[in-house]
Amino acid sequence: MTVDTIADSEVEGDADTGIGSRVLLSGNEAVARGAVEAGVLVATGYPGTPSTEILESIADRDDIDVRWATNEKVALDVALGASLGGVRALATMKHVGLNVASDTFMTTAYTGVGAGLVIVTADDPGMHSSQNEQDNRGFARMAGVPLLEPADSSEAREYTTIAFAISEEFDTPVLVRTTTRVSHNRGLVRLGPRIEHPTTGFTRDPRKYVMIPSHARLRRPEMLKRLERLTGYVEASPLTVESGRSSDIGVVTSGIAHNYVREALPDAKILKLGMSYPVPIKAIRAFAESVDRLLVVEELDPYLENDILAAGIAVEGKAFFSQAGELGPDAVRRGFATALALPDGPTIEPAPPTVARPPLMCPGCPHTPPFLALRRLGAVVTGDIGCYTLAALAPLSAMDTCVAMGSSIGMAAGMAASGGAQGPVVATIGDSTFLHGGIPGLVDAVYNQADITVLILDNGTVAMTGGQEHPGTGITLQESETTPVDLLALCRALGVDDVRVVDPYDLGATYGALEAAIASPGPSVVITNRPCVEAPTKVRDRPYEVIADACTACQACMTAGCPSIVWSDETFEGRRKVSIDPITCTGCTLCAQLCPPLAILPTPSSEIEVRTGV
Ligand SMILES: Cc1ncc(C[n+]2csc(CCOP(=O)(O)OP(=O)(O)O)c2C)c(N)n1
Repeated sequence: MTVDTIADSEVEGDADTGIGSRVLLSGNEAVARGAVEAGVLVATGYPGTPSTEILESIADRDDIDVRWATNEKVALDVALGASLGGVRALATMKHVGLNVASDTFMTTAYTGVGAGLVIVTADDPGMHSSQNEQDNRGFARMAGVPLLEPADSSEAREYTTIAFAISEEFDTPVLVRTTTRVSHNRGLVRLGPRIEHPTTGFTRDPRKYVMIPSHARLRRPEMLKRLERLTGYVEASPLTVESGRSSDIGVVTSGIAHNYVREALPDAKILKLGMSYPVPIKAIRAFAESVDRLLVVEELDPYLENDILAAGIAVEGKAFFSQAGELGPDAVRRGFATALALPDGPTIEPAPPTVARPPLMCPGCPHTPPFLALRRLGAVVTGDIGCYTLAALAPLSAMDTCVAMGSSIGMAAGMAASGGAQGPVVATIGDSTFLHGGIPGLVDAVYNQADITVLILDNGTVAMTGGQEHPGTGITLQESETTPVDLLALCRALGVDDVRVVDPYDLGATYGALEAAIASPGPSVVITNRPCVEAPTKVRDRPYEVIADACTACQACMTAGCPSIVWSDETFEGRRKVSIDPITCTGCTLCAQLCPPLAILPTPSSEIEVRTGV
């Protein structure tokens, strides 16, 4: 459901436009709605949980240019360019995306903006789907850029509109930080009208926009003066909200942590910082003087706590509320109990235990066979981020490193240079990740003649984040056709002489291609060419079945880790035989290729619709 269609289900407000209605939106949809109402004309970003749905929820609007960028830095560059061109612009990304965009981000604080520029960083405390849980409030401080932290969907809409206004009033980019619980929770949001902001056009001003040292030296003091003005603003801002009565305990908090505090200590005085950079120290000092004891509850770093302490205000925080991992109602209640701020101790019933479901490659995933081959080839595999990272887990156990998007190729080159690999060095990288951050690594490998093989797992989508388009697919986010990047031609153009394309469903051919590529000196590339089994619709062929009488229980098929292969009740010489779940089997044939007695065959007649398309 999109932000627009969801409004149809409402009872109040304008029947045609939904304006005035209260509708249930996720935090991501609410951010998007806020941007729509703020009159945004260019919205761009790179997919990444938990931020992805922001752009997807407004992709069908024909009055906004909504687009996926190749990576987060390009997204911010595009948004900045649009802003300087005079239109309000939005850039969205997950927290680690801001690392990629940080080069531009840090200097936008110097240039300032044209029309409003808002950057959304969706942080992921607890690392539900991320490689780290960095607290991006630190980026706001480092850059000198104002930071807003909504605590729910309603604020996500409201704060996004305010962020655009602040951006223009103070001539600064504004960072909006959500966290997974804000991004994905749903809450009621009152829809407002879209306010159009006619383009102001680009105004040439090289001293402001051309950051050569002599200009940048002039701009940094401007940035610092702006911070002073922003501090004045936040000290008196309606975004700094005091609530509660009891003065025994006072809690300073921001973002989702506020909701946990309110639940745990409904009567306590709370100072909620909607804008948490600059930190409103005067307001905090006045608040501290009105309570007997001051605590700070914040997710991840002691970001506020350190500032409050540095201002000479007594406060406690991380002694009771962990710096690692996500907070939640229970963790906050336990923290208050330990701080002796909750006399009755924790009252939340422990959640019932859930069944552990380790992530697995999908049945028929085209990423599986190449990793079987790499394991057999004894390769040291520097991996990257995507669905294929699951190859690191048993039973494939075929990936040795995974650090950041695009790191695999440079790390492979370094590993090869070290001479310590004890095996051929292979970098594995998905198509979207290659375009995002892998290309410079491959250029480097060619330039320095690294003796590595790069395996590009081209499944024609960004599978990990839910199947988005990217520059290699030939389709834009707003569903128009465009020129797809030809990976084969690109690798050749970069100077790789040995580039092979292989069908990963052909295990023998895949093994052969990797073996030959590894044997050729210098950098080589192997590209696999099967689409993701889930995109755009589930790719299915006839399911396979195990001929029980022919199965020798060798269990070779089990090494693929396919979830469709399950244990049978039958045994052979004391070992369990296997069977195949016909509902989930996609007919990829991998298990049949692994079966020494040829006991796995296509089902003779299948009632399952055959939709190969591959
Ligand atoms: C800097 C950064 N941006 C975004 C993400 C989120 N993310 C993880 S993997 C991935 C891309 C996966 O696509 P691809 O490389 O094509 O592999 P696939 O999942 O399709 O196998 C993205 C966008 C991230 N982890 N880090």
